[in-house]
Amino acid sequence: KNNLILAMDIMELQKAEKVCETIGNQIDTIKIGYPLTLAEGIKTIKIFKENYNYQIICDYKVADIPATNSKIAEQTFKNGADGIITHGFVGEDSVKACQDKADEYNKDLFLLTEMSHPGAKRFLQKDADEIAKMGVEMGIKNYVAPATRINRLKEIREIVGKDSFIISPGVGKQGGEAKKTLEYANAIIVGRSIYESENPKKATEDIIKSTK
Ligand code: BMP
Repeated sequence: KNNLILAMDIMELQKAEKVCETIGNQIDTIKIGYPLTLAEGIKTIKIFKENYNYQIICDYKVADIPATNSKIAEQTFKNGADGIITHGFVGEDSVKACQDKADEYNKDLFLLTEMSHPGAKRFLQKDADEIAKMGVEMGIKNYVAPATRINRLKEIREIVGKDSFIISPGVGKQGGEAKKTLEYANAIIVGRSIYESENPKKATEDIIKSTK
């Protein structure tokens, strides 16, 4: 529908549903992470799918040994997720465990190459190109790369190629700009700028407008 994914990091289901009711069908994909899942349970995936017909990307930043990654991915897909985000720094075998589960359920795997916050520069950024290259070697098609450092996003795009799908967090509150980000990413992920806004519907409209 459009290239905006809402990061639903609200810790009360009722409030989260209220945001969905206000923004309605302006979006078709949301990202659910630990804040909402730990607060309200994994059932939230099905609630958003059934009540709002959204596609759900689960952001559990999976980063464990292969056997455990496989179990986490299994539970995530079993509970209705359409996609899962996994960390790349844990290495090929761990990522492969998630990839195999995604294939088994015919769902999407998103490989996180590098994070958007300032602290990521010290460790994660050093390996990000290698993580992206590993993803390409593994045949991974979907990536997460930062909107806060456009030069890095551009470099990741160059590595993963034009046919890969990049989703990019860090627009708005973290300082990234929607339109610039979409020069290199296929979709932006926005959380607080929408759900913390007085008027989430207008905030969503404004972001969509700003991308045009
Ligand atoms: P916000 O727009 O409120 O900054 O939210 C961004 C979302 O993307 C949050 O859910 C955050 O956990 C996630 N995220 C991020 O900000 N940077 C990354 O590198 C990876 C993420 O998943």
